[in-house]
Amino acid sequence: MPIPEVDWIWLNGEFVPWKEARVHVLTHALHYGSGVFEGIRAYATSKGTAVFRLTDHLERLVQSAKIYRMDIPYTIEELATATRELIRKNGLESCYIRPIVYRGYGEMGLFPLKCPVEVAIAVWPWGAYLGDEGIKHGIRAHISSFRRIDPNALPPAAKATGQYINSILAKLEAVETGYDEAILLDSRGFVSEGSGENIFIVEKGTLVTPPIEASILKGITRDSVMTLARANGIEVREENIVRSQLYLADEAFFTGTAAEVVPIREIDGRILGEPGPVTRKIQQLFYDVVSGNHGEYEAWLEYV
Ligand code: PY5
Repeated sequence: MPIPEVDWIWLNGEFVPWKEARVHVLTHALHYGSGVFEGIRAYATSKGTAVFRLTDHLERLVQSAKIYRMDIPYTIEELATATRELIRKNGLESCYIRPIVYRGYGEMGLFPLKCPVEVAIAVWPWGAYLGDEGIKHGIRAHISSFRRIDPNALPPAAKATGQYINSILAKLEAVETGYDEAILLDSRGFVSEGSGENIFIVEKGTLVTPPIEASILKGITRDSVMTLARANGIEVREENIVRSQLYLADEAFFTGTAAEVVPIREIDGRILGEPGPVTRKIQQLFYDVVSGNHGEYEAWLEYV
């Protein structure tokens, strides 16, 4: 899907026309992946556009930056205000939001602290990342031959640009072998996550998802799903998952900001089938909450 162009991008404190939001080819982050970013969504609700868990996403951005010793020259409040203004200025009812903090042009060595820390926020309309059909009927996934990055090589807790090279290898392999998405195992061989999504399986009505130690990003959609499940009487366990549990699961689904809640209908040729009742229930709860039809979770909606 090509990125649909909108009018404005926020770059280092200013709104600049979309086409002028450029960087130099010797930008540090382009060479070494020294950037951190977020993926956020804003949804149309009856009370206007609402950004889903904006503050939580920006807090994770600050945490990612801390791991890589980047001091963001704006507060969370300033970034939140800029995000709201940007959505309004571009006249968008719903959109994907991509803040990025990166080491800019300055020096080319690996010691990064002399390179400036630059900040940009872009917004654009982005439909279902794994397709509308995927959300309705589920997608086909396989277990990648690429292992998920190890916490002592590249901390998966940081959403750093460079670590997505690992995700790209897995995604390429999945798509080129005829699947929609990859499931990566961690360096120990336990299930970790998708190339850009967390994973859940359903075993006898209980949700099971890999723990932090399985090299996952602590997804905000994952957290929302766990909260919604527990509030609706569905048990959730965070525990290590082995390959055969994927094959024998009653149901499975991915969660993520871009992907949202996507059922998995096949893993390595083992058929899980059409989305099951627990997945359907979680999808319904999630879409109700983001579109403002579930009063209890108003605090997660930050209106534009
Ligand atoms: N795991 C990885 C590796 C991710 O990149 C993402 C989000 C998630 C899990 C889910 O986290 P959350 O629920 O907080 O979004 N991926 C980005 C997204 O915007 C980029 C995807 C292309 O969904």
